[in-house]
Order: sequence, then structure tokens, then C-alpha cells
Amino acid sequence: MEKKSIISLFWSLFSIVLPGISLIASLNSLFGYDAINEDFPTVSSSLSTRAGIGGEPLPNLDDFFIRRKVDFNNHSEGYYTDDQLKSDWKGGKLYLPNTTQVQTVDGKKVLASFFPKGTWGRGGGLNQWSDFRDTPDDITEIYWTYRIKYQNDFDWALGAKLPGVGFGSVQTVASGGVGPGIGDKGASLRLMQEAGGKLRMYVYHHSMGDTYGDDMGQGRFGQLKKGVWQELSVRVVANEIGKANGIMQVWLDGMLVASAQNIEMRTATSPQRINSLALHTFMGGADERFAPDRDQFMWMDDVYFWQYSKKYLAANPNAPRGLQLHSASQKLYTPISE
Ligand SMILES: [Ca+2]
Repeated sequence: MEKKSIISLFWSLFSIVLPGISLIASLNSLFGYDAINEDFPTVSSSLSTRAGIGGEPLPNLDDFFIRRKVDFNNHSEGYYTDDQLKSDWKGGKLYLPNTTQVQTVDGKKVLASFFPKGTWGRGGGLNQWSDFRDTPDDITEIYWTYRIKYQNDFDWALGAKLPGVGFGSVQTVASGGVGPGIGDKGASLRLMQEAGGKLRMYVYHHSMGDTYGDDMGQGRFGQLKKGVWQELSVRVVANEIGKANGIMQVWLDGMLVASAQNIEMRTATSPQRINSLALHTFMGGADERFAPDRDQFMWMDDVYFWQYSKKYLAANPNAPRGLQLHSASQKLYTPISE
């Protein structure tokens, strides 16, 4: 009884202290781009402590500044709820009817995108936006990493969206065929799963000549598999104003599979920072060519939006930063690297 009270007192104190630490980190970051390279040892080590309580193996979280970590482990199975979505992503609302579920797959709680046969767009999967409003809008370089698995007989159809980011607020992000050009809207940078399980960049940017997103000259790349977990990572770095020199790089299972350095994500008058989070897994496109020929699932887990910590960058001068490209020979080190 007494021991229980002490533990509950500890947790009460812990839950008060944690948001306080995050707030301090947020305030630090208000001072602009350089704040990305500020050290966040307090935040990182508290994340380590918190994750360590579960007894799960840990990457060295001191090496990362984690903007979002979503593992679905504390959710009950069943249809994904607005409350779960909000607690995972700090905002957003599920489109209805929602088909996304929390399931246990290979012994792990994961997010299951369900695509009913013959549907596309909002017929299945996630079609949500969220944002980084809980952290200040100072992000000009970010990585995202997650595990992904397609069911054994998944029908790739003509393609589906995969998660990404947007510049500026959700309301002003360019997507859904607004081109050519995007005016003063914010760029959006996502991947698409294409026919045959290939990948493609899907970018709305300021020098865009087409109505829909651009592949930035990268064509189709990589090869997604069915029936196995794969690790997908993307890196985005904002361009210098007046130059189309922004970066997008993609890794599949640790191998660099595409690398673009020709993206104009911002102009002098458009949104400058990465504020928005595209939680997109839907099939499409906007017609039946994107519809699967069967009911099917795609699973995701351990979704991180992250940056390297200042401590890590200082200790690893060869780690790319800013407008430096990550080379193919350098192994990508992520919060879920094994
Ligand atoms: Ca999980």
C-alpha cells in the first residue's frame, strides 16, 4: 500500500516535470533556425528514461531530437479513434467513415491502414493532416522514419500516398492538384507507393510546372516488398531563398534510394518553416485506377519525426547537416536503427 503511494507520487511528479521540460525546450527553439542545433540533453534523456521503464531495447536517444514518436503500444485494438489520433499526433481529426485500425501484428501494436476493394481517396487509409504546433515553427531540416509492412498479396494498383511534411500551416499547404506553381502556399513533400511497389517523390514546390506533385527528376526508385517489415526514412532540408537547392533524400532499409537537391520549397513570401505533418496512406490519385482489386491492409509502426542532436553533430563532423547531401556510402543512423 505504502509502496504503491510512493510510486503514484513519483508518477504525479514526473508528469508535472515532463511538460515543463518540453516547454523550456520549445521556448529555446523560438529563437530560429540555429535553435535546431541547440542541445536538448534534458529532453533527450527524459525520453530515454520514459522509454526505458517499459524495458524495451533503446537506441541512444541522446543522439536525436525527437519531434514526434508514435508507437501505438498503449492503444487498445480496434478502430483508430479521434482521441488516439490526437494523442499520437497532437492534433487532427479522422475523416469518416474511418477504416484505420490498431492491430497486433507480429506481436506488436501497430497502425493498420485498411483499403477496401474498389475504393480510393477517402475510401480507405489515412487522409489527415497534423502539425508541429506543440514545438515552435523553426524546423527547416527534418527526417522521418517508420516501419512499414504490406500484406502478402497486396495489390499496389496505380499507387498510394505515404506520409510527409508541409511548409507553413495545414491551411496553406499545397496539395491536391493546385499547380502549376503554388503561389504563396507552402510546399509539401511526400512519397508515393507506385505501381509494382516502386517509390516516387511527390513534391509540390515553387518551380512546379505541372498541376500535380513533381518527382524532382528522380523517377521511380526502390522496391517495396510484401509480407516483411521494412524501414523507410526521408530527409528534407529547406532551400536558400532565391535558389532551387532544397534537399529530399529517401532510404529503404538503410540504403539510399533517391537523392534530390533541386527543390524550391520556399520563396521570400511563402511559408519558411516545416510546420505541417501529412498523415497520408490513402490509395490515389483520384480515380479507379488507384483502387485495389481486394480488401487489403498496410501496417506501420515506430513512426519518428526527428533531427540529430547538437551533441551528436558535434561528435560526428561527417554527419551531413543543412544543405549537405547525405552520401550513399554513409549508413543512415535513425532512432530505430538496430
Ligand atoms: Ca508498436
